[in-house]
Amino acid sequence: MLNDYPQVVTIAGSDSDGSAGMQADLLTFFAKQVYGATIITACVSGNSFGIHAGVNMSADFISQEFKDLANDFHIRAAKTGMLADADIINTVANNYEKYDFGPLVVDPVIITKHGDMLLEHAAYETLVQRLIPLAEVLTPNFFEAVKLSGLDPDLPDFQAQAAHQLQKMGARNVMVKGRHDQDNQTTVTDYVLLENGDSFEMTEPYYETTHKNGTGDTLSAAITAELGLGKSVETTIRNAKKYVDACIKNGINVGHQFGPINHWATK
Ligand code: PXL
Repeated sequence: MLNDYPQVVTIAGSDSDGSAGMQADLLTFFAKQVYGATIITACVSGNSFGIHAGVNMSADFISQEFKDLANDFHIRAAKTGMLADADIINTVANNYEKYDFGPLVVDPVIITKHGDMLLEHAAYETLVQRLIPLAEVLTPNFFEAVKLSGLDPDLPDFQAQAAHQLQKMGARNVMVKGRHDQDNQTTVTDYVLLENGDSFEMTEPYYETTHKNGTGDTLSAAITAELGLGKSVETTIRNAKKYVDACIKNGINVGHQFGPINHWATK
């Protein structure tokens, strides 16, 4: 067999309600017509009200997952999501350095929209030291950009400064998501800094909905899928943004509180 169908992998946590984590990643890979494999780092149990329990995978198990994929599949791009603690980050970084899984998209998952922590505080430094330098694309939301850059979020050009800071820390391309306009919450702006120093902003009207679980996972998965298809970083980011917006706007009625987005939206 040629083994030539585009294959990508998500290195992430499983979320039992299907709205986020590797479930959202796989739905995105499917929608983008790439084959999606999973390296599970942790499992959380939750629903649209929040996360109620979690279990981390062992370093040995995660290493075995890497090895099994590397021994058989031709992974062309990878992404990270929930990595839970410093041990898991080190395990993932060591294995990613060992095998050729193509460009890495790092979604520095720290906390859910419900406020549940998905990365222990003591692991921030490990994330900075080990994972950011491996990132072809880093996609922090506003909160994560504050935590990782250490900059003051009230700076008028916070997103640009944070993106430059995170690039200096080793990420080649940085997308700092989610600047909301202060006055009346009408727009949301993402700032993108590319490897060659070019930058651009993407501004969309703010869309009021309780169904936004998994938007960050979906965005980084869509970038990963298209990197696996060989598209340029700028194109993958612009297309991923459009895809996520469509998934949010064509919502789906699942769950009672903070529900999922709709991954098969195409408009
Ligand atoms: O959306 C962030 C996220 C990532 N990974 C897992 C999650 C969540 C949010 O709920 O559960 C496993």
